[in-house]
Order: sequence, then structure tokens, then C-alpha cells
Amino acid sequence: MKTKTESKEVEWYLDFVDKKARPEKDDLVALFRIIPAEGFTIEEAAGRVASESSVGTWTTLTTLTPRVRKLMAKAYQFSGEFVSITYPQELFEEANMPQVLSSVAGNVFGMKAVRGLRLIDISWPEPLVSKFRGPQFGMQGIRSFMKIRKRPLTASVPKPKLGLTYEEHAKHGYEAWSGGLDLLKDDENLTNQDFNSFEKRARLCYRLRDKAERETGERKSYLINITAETKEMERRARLVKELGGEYVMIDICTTGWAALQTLRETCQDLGLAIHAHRAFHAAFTRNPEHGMSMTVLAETARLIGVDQLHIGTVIGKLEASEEEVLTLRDKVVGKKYEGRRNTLPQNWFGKKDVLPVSSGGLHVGLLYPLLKMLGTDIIVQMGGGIWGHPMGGRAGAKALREAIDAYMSGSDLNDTTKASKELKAALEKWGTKTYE
Ligand code: RUB
Ligand code: CA
Repeated sequence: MKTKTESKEVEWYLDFVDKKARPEKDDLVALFRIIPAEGFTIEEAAGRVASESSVGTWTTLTTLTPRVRKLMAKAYQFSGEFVSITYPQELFEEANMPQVLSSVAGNVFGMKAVRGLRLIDISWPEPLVSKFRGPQFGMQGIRSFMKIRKRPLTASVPKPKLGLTYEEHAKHGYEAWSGGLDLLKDDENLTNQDFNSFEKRARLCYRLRDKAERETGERKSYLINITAETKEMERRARLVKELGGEYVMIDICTTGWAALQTLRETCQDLGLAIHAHRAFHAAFTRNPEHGMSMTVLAETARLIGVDQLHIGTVIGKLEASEEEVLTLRDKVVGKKYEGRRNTLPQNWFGKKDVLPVSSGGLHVGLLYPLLKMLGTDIIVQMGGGIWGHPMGGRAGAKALREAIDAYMSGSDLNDTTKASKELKAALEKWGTKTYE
């Protein structure tokens, strides 16, 4: 039922639309895709979004002083369904990500005046950027402690993703490290279960990690999943440090931004890097007409300060277009983002690069096109692509490492395959196909 009021005495939403307005230097700008509900023009819908995400509500107010009036957000640029809204920086609390998102990504998604609302991008002003920590190590810091200068890093999640005992998990890790893998990784839903205790897994994995390092002469590390209630995550992070780990892994979407901010502080004190898994993101990033983009999520994670973030594969098992994945890469890497179609530019004001992780349905047959598309400043993660190898996980890791070395030396994959039975077996099983 249409319930829109026509009375201009109570309704002042169009006061939040000003096509002549331009953002001031320190304003935050949000780019939305707005699909108005039936009976609303794009301006009427945009005015409501600007109002509810800044100082307004559904009616005029006797309490709205001239001082508060200056804090109104303004919808100022309209291009079809794409609308830019500018927000005075004073609306936002420094270093408080939940507060910023409760404003620009809060009540607005439920307004009756919009049939669909998608937050596509945010342009973060310097005063806000500078107060978040950003990555502690970033891409260069990780390359330096892993002693891997140029090639992509490799990671692997032992599969089955749940159900392995801690002994099996650690043994698989040792096999993969010995085969040439750099980073053992937990899956997003492995934390501290009866069949696989966090502490026992941690103790054994770091012991076998040290052994693999001694035997191979290479640096090895472990992306151990500490996801839990915040204080428990802090406890687990301290244990990781005590046992000689370099990293913690956090499921940043299910734990939430406040928890991530807390852990970013803890990891600063402990000197630990953060691997960010994004399980749950597609609940709000996948529908192009509603929710928020993975771009906003990635920038939020970079500001708070994760060191590694999953960005997708294009060619693997999970949905993402090439344009989206390349945009994500360019958003998390680089001093400045210049802007592509329907995205906003961003100056990172010295925040470090996040190392992008490509994962989900990958195997060696997809490696060459993947690296051609994303470049070599990435982590390539293969779970099934290593643990489904016909000769076992060590052979799977060896095949991956050989394929990476071949790519880096400019060799043809077919030539390398002739000299490697592990690579040959992998390609015989999977070819160069995508498995969905
Ligand atoms: C990897 C896996 C990861 C996803 C997450 O297993 O399931 O959790 O990559 O997705 P496998 P994303 O290598 O066997 O597919 O990286 O897109 O966030
Ligand atoms: Ca942005």
C-alpha cells in the first residue's frame, strides 16, 4: 500500500538534495545505487537516504538548529540510478568503524522509499583515513619476513575442511610445507572443536613448521584461525605469539568490525600479521541491487588494517566478475586509486598495501591464466587443488610450486609438465577447467 505523505510541512527530504553542492576537501563521499520504490522519484529516494544516514528523520524538527543544519548530508550528483552523497566529516568519530558504517550503511537499507539500495563505494577523507591503523606489515612486510621477493606466495587449507584431527591437520601441513608450500591455512569454520583443539593444533603445527623450515631451508608459516568471541580471540592470538607464529587468521565478516579493530590493536602489541577471511560477505555483497559492494568491505578492511584479504579468482568456484576482482586488487594495493567505472578515487595517505589472496576452486591448470590476470603480487590458495592431487598433498604442493616457478621463469607450462610427474598427474585429473 502506498503510504507516502504529500504534505510539505512535515516532509523536508528534498532539503537533503542539492545538485549544486560539491564535497569539501574533508567530506566523506558515498556512491549509492538507488532503486526507488514505486511512487518515489530518484531525488525523493536519495533525499531520504541522505537524511537518514546523516542528521534527519521522517519529519521536520523544532530542534534542528542552524548549527545542525550545516551537518546535513547532500545528495549532489545523479547519473541514472547512481547517486553521490557528501557528508561533513564532523558527523564521524575518528577510528570508529562501526560508527561510520552505522551512518552511511545503517538504517538506509531498510527504508520503504527504496526498493533496492547498494553502497558501491566510499571516498574516505584524510582525517578519517589517518586515524585508522592500516596494515601493520602489508605486502612488503610479509614478503620480507617470508623472504620471498617476487613470486606469488602459496597457501593451502587441508581438506576435508572440518573433521580432521589436530594430528592429521598438522601432518598434512608438514607434508605440504615439505612439498614447497609457504603457508598452511585453516579453513573459515575450523576453530576449536572437540575433534581438533585449537591449542593442540597450534602446538603441533608450529613444531612441525620448525622441522619443515630446518629441512627445506625456507621460511614457512601458518594462517591459524583464531575466530571466536573477541576476548577469546585475544587469548588465542597471545598463544600464537608465544608459540612462535607470525599470523592470525580472522573471519572478519562474522566477527564484525569492532572485534577486528580490537584485534588490530592486540596484533600491534604482539607483532602479528592478520589474514582476513571474508566468509559471509556474499550475503550482502552479491546482489547488485542491494547491500554493499565487496569494494567497500575491502577498503574498510584496509583502513582497519588487515595484512591479507581474499579478493576472489574470477575463474574458480565462487562468483565474481573480472572487473570486480581487478577493482578489488587495485583498491587494496597502491598509494592512490584513480577510479574506474562507477567507483570513487582514493588517496591512501601512506596506508600500506594489503596482500591480495586468490582462493576458491583453484588448481594448477588455472594458475597461468590467474597470474596473467592478477599479476604475481598475490597469495595463491589451493585446498582441493592440493588435497585432491592423485599422489597426495606433498605432490600437490610440489606441483603448485613447480608451476609457479615455471611461470616466473617465463617457461611454457607444457614443457615443465614433461619434467614433473606431479604436475602431469594434476593436469591429467583437472585439465584447465573450472569446477563450479
Ligand atoms: C578454499 C575455500 C575458501 C574460499 C573462500 O578451498 O573454500 O574458504 O576460497 O572464498 P578450495 P574467497 O581451494 O578447495 O576451493 O576466497 O572467495 O573468499
Ligand atoms: Ca573508496
